[in-house]
Amino acid sequence: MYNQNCQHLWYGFHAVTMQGGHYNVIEDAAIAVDEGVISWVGSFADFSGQADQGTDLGGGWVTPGLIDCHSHIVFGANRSREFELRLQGASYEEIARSGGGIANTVKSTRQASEAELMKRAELLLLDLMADGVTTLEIKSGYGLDLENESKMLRVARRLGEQWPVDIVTTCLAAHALPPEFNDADTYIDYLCDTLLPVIAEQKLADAVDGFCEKIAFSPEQIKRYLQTAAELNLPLKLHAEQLSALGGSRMAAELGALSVDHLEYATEDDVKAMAEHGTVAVILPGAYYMLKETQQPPIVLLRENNVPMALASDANPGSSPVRSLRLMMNMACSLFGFTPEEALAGVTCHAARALGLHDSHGTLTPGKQADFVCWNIESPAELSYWLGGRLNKARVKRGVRRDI
Ligand code: DI6
Ligand code: FE
Repeated sequence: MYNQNCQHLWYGFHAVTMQGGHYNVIEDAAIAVDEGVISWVGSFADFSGQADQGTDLGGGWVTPGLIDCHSHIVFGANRSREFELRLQGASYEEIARSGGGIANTVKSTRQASEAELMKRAELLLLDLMADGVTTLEIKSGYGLDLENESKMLRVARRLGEQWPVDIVTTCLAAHALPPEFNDADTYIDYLCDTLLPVIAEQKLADAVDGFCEKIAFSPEQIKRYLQTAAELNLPLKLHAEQLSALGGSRMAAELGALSVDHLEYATEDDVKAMAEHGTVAVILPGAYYMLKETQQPPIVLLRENNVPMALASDANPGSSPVRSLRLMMNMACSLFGFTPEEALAGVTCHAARALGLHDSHGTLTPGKQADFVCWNIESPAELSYWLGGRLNKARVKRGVRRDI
């Protein structure tokens, strides 16, 4: 029984709280909200207080608002031309080495104004939000100098001010070598001595990320960059083991990274290090699928070692032009053997942890922000089952209904 009064009582649905990474089904549920925060969740029959306002959502299932913990939605132009080249047999690495790929997007992003970047990013943001996303991480990484990385991060921050979504910004300046540098060590020096301190000082980024790969930066270079970020009190993340096994994920875990992302080539040692340091594994099926990768991330090992597995869109113009996080849930199940329950945990509570937001986001529990979505479905597995379509019937952000 709950006999406290509340500002707003939501009812007329079944709910999954996702606490501890499990559904924890509550049939005929109700959620009490005060000041945008959940004050109680339980069975409607157990509510005996007074509510200033009540909303009957009229059936369906409520989940925590979805959290997309890895995206690159701010960019100048799309790369559908490279998609055509890949369909004709060119590989992602070949395209990157011949001046396309990330370098291509750097060019268009540097040329674009903030207003133009904003307009383009909004199209992706609104699609993700319409599909249930209430919190989104956005990386820079297509500017590769102080002026343009700052520009990208400001656009990301502004998106969060203009739309009912929480935006977490990540500085990904160590994404690729910009054309004006011909030596990666010198560029890393610039990032450590100049760019990161300014980004930190201006509070433009909530975290720092890099790309540890043969076509990007070595584990030694990335370590120097991440250590500098840690000294500036910025949380760490890393793109690692996407195309080859370099041990970047282990190195980042040892530095206390919040998450390591991609992980197709991660080894058992990498997984053990993630488990030991509480680092989240972020799985990105969109890039795996688009690049026709055949090496699967070590899901069984991650599961056996109790490493929390988050799932994200990696939405970007090159390797993962994804506009639906729910589609990633399907791919994680169909391609990688996730259960639908693991897939939902991957876009709620584990995604919150990957962003360091687990105290305020990711589950339907008292004290957390009242971000939730009501879906027009008869069982939670349907979230991973349907490919595309409009499943959500109501979207609540900080206790206020904000349908998209
Ligand atoms: N891995 C990715 O999947 C994105 N960045 C990265 O390091 C791809 C970025 C792109 O191709 O534009
Ligand atoms: Fe990425």
